[in-house]
Amino acid sequence: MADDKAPPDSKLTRTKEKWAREGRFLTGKVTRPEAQRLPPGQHLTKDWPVLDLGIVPPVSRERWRLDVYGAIETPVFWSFDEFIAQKQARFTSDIHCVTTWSRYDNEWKGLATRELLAACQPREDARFVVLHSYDGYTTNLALEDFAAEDALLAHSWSGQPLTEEHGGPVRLVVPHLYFWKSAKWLQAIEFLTEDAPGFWEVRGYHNRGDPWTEQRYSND
Ligand SMILES: Nc1nc2c(c(=O)[nH]1)N[C@H]1C(S)=C(S)[C@@H](COP(=O)(O)O)O[C@H]1N2
Ligand SMILES: [Mo]
Repeated sequence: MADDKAPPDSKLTRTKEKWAREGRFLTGKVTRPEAQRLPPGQHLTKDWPVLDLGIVPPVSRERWRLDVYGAIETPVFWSFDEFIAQKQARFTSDIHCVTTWSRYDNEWKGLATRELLAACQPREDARFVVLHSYDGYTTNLALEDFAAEDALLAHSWSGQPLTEEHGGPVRLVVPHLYFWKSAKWLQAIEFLTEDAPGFWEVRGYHNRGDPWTEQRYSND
């Protein structure tokens, strides 16, 4: 009888051992594999749906102002020209909406939230951010989520000015959370020491909204 403690020695085993030595199939790429790129419960869409409260506030680039206030050392109040004179970032990211659509590879241009933080200097005790929009919408974020390395105040998408239906002149984009956190028609950014849930967060939606752990609703 064959010794069944001996390691199985087949052509396939030897071939796979050879692949391991050679590092076969390692691409060296750091991107998430395609199979894991879509969060659970989401489906892909090629178009870009419009979702909001149904009021498109009339804010031209000329009339737009950004007011940054609260628990910060240096309040900021910018016209569009002043805003666009700041250092520009280009980030490509995926959108995940809680209504289950996702859209890959959106090209954004604008001001990285990290640059805004450098300008307004949050106080030591600042922990939360509330976004206020021209349509009366609000949404809250932990300071760490607002400060994500690919988060930005976007004025352009695919090389074109952001359309008014998608939140132009300027919207927030926080790609690692469900898209309701990405306030359109951004008007003000308030820094707080205590959390203050926003429009959807007080209407049954999750306070954080991580698509990877399906933080859709507040009872999850
Ligand atoms: N000011 C404002 N921002 C908003 C909303 C809104 O109603 N008002 N809706 C949120 C929701 S629920 C989603 S899914 C996205 C939709 O953005 P889009 O219309 O560009 O796809 O905007 C978010 N930001
Ligand atoms: Mo949404």
